[in-house]
Amino acid sequence: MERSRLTGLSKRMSLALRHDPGKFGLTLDEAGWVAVPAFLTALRLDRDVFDTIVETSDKQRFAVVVGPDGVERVRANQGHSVPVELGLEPATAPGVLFHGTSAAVLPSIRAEGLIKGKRHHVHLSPDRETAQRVGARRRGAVAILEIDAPAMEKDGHTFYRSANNVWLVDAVPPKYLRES
Ligand code: HQG
Repeated sequence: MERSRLTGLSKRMSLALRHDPGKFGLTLDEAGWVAVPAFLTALRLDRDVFDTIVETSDKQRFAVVVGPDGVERVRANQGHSVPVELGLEPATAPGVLFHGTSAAVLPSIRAEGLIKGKRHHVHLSPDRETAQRVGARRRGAVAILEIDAPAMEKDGHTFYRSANNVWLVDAVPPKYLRES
């Protein structure tokens, strides 16, 4: 199957697992999991296509596990807008973290810091290259921000790391941000 077709299907999977399971007649459990057989039926996906998307996702967006009942389940590793409790443990940031965004929103970010909007957390990248890729999803010039995560931790802010190495935090006030 062509790469672009797989990307389209991966986006549908993200839509179903992060934002709008009801559109596909699905219900996620409280931790965001749904049974794989029901998921395949709802999205009209072949098992081998599903496996390819899960395995080749550049960001490891999806997790598949076998539940206590022996049924396989799938969930998105991060990025939800529907209420789910991912059960992530607080983690200590490795040092400065990065955020890639559109240069056009810098005035607003300077004023109010990074805010999570519809998602559960602000998403931060462990390195500049990843932040560059995230920012390049937006129109126009990319701006890379450095976040002084160690200073935030010292001040009581809690960081989480998703299974696919996205760093998550409630908000980043302006004083911890540096434009680079
Ligand atoms: C911006 C992708 C104005 C923020 C990526 C971002 C990521 C503000 C946008 C994941 C602001 C939110 C998340 C403020 C933040 N004023 N704009 N005060 N504070 N923003 O998509 O971080 O491919 O919700 O800079 O790889 O871009 O979906 O967040 O531009 O990990 O798996 O508001 O999505 O992963 O946009 O991306 P998003 P994001 P997936």
